[in-house]
This record gives sequence, C-alpha cells and structure tokens, in this order.
Amino acid sequence: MHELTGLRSVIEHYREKGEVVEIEREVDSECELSGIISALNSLPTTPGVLFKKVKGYDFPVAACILSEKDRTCQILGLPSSPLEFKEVFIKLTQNLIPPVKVGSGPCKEKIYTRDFDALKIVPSIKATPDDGGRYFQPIVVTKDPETGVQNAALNRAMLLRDNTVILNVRNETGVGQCFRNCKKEGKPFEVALVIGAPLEMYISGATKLPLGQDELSLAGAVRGSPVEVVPCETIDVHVPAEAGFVIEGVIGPPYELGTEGPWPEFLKYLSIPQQKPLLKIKALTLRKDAVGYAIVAGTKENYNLRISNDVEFYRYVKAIEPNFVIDAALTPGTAHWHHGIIQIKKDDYDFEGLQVHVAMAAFGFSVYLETVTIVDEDVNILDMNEIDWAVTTRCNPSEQIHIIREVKAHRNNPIAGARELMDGSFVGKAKMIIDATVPWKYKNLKSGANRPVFERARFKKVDLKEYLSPHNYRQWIK
Ligand SMILES: Cc1cc2nc3c(=O)[nH]c(=O)nc-3n(C[C@H](O)[C@H](O)[C@H](O)COP(=O)(O)O)c2cc1C
Ligand SMILES: [Mn+2]
Repeated sequence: MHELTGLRSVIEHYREKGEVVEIEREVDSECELSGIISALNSLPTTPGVLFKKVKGYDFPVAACILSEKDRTCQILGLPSSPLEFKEVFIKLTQNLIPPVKVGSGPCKEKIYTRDFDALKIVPSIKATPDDGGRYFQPIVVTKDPETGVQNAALNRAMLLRDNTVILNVRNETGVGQCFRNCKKEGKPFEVALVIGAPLEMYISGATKLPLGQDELSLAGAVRGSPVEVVPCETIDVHVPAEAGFVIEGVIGPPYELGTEGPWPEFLKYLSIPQQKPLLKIKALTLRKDAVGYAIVAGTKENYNLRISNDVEFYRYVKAIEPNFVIDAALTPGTAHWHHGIIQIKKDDYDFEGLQVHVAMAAFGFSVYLETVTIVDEDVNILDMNEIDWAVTTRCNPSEQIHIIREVKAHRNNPIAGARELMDGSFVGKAKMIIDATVPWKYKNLKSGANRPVFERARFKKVDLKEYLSPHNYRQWIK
C-alpha cells in the first residue's frame, strides 16, 4: 500500500525533522484547538501540528501540515519554484490517472451501520464562539447519476444532531452538479465525507476540474499511481481505501434544508447563514489508527489548498496574450480569489494599452475576481511589498486606475455582501484595474546619471562568502 503521503507517515517524517509539533496536553475542540491553529499561523513559519488528545474523542487530530508552500511541494513531490510548479501542475491535470477499485482497505477496519453516532466518534471542531455549530472539513465524494463519474471536493459540513449534518453545496460546483442531477430524477443524493485522507487528496479536492472529471484521478496523477478505492457500505460511491474516516450519508428526497453558519470564512469574516441541505448519515467506517484533520478557513493552509486556483488563473491569463504575459498569480491575502496580479513585458510601443485589455479579459476568469493589478517584468508578483512599490512608484491613479462600476461579486466579501443585508440590493461592487506598469511615454526619460528614470538603482553583485567569516556565513546564509 502506497503510504508516502499518508497522514501518519507524513506526520512521523516531519516530526523527526522538527516541522510537526505534537501537543500532548488535552485540548478542547471548541475554540481551543482552533485558537492554537490561529496562533501557529501568526508565526513566520507555521509548523504542522498533531493534537494527541482532543477532549471527547478517541482519535488524534492533525492540522497545518500543508501550511507552508515548500513543505507542501515536498510532500506532494512537486517543484517549489512557482512557475515550474504551475507548469507541472497543468501537465498533471492533463494526464489524470483514474482510481482503481479494490475489495477492501484500511478504511474498513471498523464498520458501523447501526447503533452509532458518527458525530460523537469523528473529531469535529468549533472554530470561533460565534459559529453556528461544530464542523467537519471533509473531502466530499459523490457520483453524477447521469454520467456515473465521481467528483471530489472540499465542502464544510455543520453538525446538527444525531447523525445529521448540513452540507455546504453551491450550485456552480461539481458537487452541486451531481446534486442537481439527483434532484431532477427525484433520487437520493448519496454523499461520502472523507476525513484524514492522504494529503494529495486534499489538494485535488480543492481543485475544480472540468465537470465530468474525477478529482481522485488528479490525486492519482500527483502520486504517480492510481488511488485505490473501495465501495461504500450503504451507498454507491467509491472512496480512497487509505482514508481515516468515511461517513456515508444521503440527502433527501425531500431535500430538507437547514440553516448553515455562521462560520469564519476564507476572508476571515463570519459567513452569513445560508439555507443548505440536510445529510442523514447511514454508516461510518474507519481505520483503527485514524487521524482527524482540522482545517481553519483564512489560514495559510487554506490558502495553500487553493493553489490550483492560482494555476488556473495563470493558464487563463497567459492564453490571452502568450507573448506579452509572463506570469500571473492570485494573492494569498484574498484567499487566491479576489485580487489577481499579472506580470507583462511591455518592450514595444505597440504593446502600450494591451496591459489594460489583458486585465479586462482576465475578469472573465471568475466573477469573484475584483481587482487586477498589472506590473512589469522586474516586479516579483509573489511579494506584496514589491506590488506596493510598483503601485506607488509607477501608477498615476488619475490615468492608470480603471473602475468598472456595479458588477456581481462574492457575498462573503463584506463590501459586496453588506448591501444585500442592508436593503436587498444585488451582491456586487465596483471592479478595479490598477495599471502599475511604467507608461511607455516615460520609457526613454533619463535621470541625472543618464539612467532611465524607472530603472532601479544598480548595486554591485557580490558573493558574501568572500566577506563573512565561515561562522557568520553559516549563521546568516546557510
Ligand atoms: C478549506 C476549504 C473549504 C471549502 N469549503 C467549501 C464549502 O463549504 N462549499 C463550497 O461550495 N466550496 C468549498 N470550498 C471550495 C471547493 O472545494 C472548491 O471550489 C472545489 O474546487 C470545488 O470542486 P468541484 O467543482 O469539483 O465541486 C472549500 C475549499 C477549501 C480549500
Ligand atoms: Mn469537480
């Protein structure tokens, strides 16, 4: 059994390297565990964490394992250089490796189909005191009744009462598509909630493949071998054999709704409660050494899990003008969602203005994109200090800011959603293009030393090894 990315082995490996900390003392899953995750997130480098004793549960809970980009790439066996990562990830999405069905696996070591309460057995957390309830953060595996193709996605599930949860499904996602097709036929929507799976399944679950493609095939592509899947006990869904916990459940008919939320969202604000479907749990299977997994929204791990959105954005924007666009990224501060940065090379007069066209076209990527900032080729698009510098020194707002008024946006961004709460107006706001590229008209303008005005001051390149003592060099450079 392939276990390289399995939770237990990853935790063990990184614990030895000092990159996973273990917390021995008992922690409360209501607000204390998430408080620790939040505190770890304010460190410059956030370690993975294993909570060995969680009040009320027999299983440990891991978190933050994917909070650092370099560690995430190491675990997944992907290159950590940003551009290379994107190119490799795109190739993987084009070379999916479908799962293979096997008879049984570790996730069947214990099977409950009667006289059990999954909500008491599987660790869940309440993240903040204002939340609507406790939550699971599972990988949701479903099957489209029309095509027979499975889908895997991360969707939160709020615990309600005796084996009932509320699942946050959105219509426009792969899960939503499976659900709508079930509703059309009046069929029960069968759902497996997978918790504590090997880590590439979390990355692929957070990836939106085109409808009709199974994200477990992306997990297979990442690990380079098919994910082994086993049939569920009570529903027609196949789940990863190595999973820690598998909760099997059914939504409707009659597809009853309940109030889900509030919940601290990606942008670190509480969500507005929504009406979402109730899922009745039919069975629970687990491995005896299962490890729970807690993901808190708005954390570095949440943003790393969104990395595929960045990849998609890059792919989309690059295709608009391949010879002009160098790179593109979505900012982590907006959960890789609302603010896009595009790097271009404006080396000819004919390109002037094309950057604004590219930015306009970039909005086609997602209705949730709200700001696009364009920078030149000498600006590091992953460093917000550099973006700030470019906006301050190269953008004259009266000429280089473009505002498109009153466009649909995301409800969870309060500046777009507040108006709906206030007076029922549509969820939207203005969208903005910040052109922080040097205007062509200044390209040949020289400063005192006869250097271009917009060129950075040039420092001599030196090798510090030749100047520092070996001791200082090791201490500061490594
Ligand atoms: C930590 C985390 C939690 C998420 N929770 C939800 C959720 O509750 N509801 C939702 O619609 N999307 C949620 N998402 C986003 C989806 O997982 C993501 O859009 C996914 O690509 C959808 O895939 P699908 O189109 O295959 O369903 C979450 C993502 C992450 C990283
Ligand atoms: Mn999908």
